[in-house]
Amino acid sequence: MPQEKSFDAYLDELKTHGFTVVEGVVQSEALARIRKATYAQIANLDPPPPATDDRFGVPDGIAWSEDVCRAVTHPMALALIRAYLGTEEIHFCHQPAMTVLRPAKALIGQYPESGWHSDYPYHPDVYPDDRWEDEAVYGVQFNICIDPFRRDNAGTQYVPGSHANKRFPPRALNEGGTRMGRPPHEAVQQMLAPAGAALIYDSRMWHRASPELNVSGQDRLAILNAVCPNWVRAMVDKKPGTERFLSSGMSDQLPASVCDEINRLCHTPNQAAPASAPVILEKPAGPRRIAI
Ligand SMILES: O=C(O)CCC(=O)C(=O)O
Repeated sequence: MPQEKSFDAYLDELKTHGFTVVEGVVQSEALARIRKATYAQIANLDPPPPATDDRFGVPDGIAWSEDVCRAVTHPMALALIRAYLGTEEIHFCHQPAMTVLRPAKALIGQYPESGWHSDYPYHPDVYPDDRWEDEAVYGVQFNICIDPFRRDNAGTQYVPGSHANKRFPPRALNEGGTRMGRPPHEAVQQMLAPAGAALIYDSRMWHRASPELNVSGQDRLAILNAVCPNWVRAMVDKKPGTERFLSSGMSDQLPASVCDEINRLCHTPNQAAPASAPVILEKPAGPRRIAI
């Protein structure tokens, strides 16, 4: 059974540590359906994705899985994110992104360089500077574990409390591989959670995908969401995803509450920024891989 915690206890944890785990966001039958639907999509990917040692995205989850729609609109998780960001008016800065982290093969025993980052909009080419003085927070990452996140399947590495530094990770973190427990990575831990849980963390938190640590022999699936106040520019053009959602007919299958929330989070154009907002720069035009 998921651990019972009050809304206030989660919010308190998020405010104190910049990170909390909400268990039971997706139930086990729905997890099984999501995995099955994801593998059906993977079979159609062209070119086929790598079988080992990498992560890849499976697009358009909200167009092919009602369970994905329900997961990303989980009322308690969203209420928590709204409370932490201090606004009801939030949106996803890219369409919900199913990611598959393949098992390590060549990477086993290796320590690849780099990967340390903070999340959108706390990217150096987006925010005016790589130091962020504001008291307000403009981003929360909402990652839903379709498989458990464990030490042996690359639970996300992070530096606890690093969001409070209000700056992009220092270069030293990305020089040389990450050997947990050894400088400069002595404070690094992994985000661990059961399947169906949501990892909710302040986007300024320094973290890294660690494909070399997936020694489980199995894929690790998760749905990634970058959540911001709705005046923050999206990371990518969300319209093609919206069109595929609309043409899928998914909205006819969803309860009105889920459909309304999907519309607000995924399909509503950016709103005007308040006068007090920092400048969040326009991305250069052209296709780009989402750096998440
Ligand atoms: O897949 C992971 O473990 C890392 C995810 C990540 O880097 C992100 O959500 O920004």
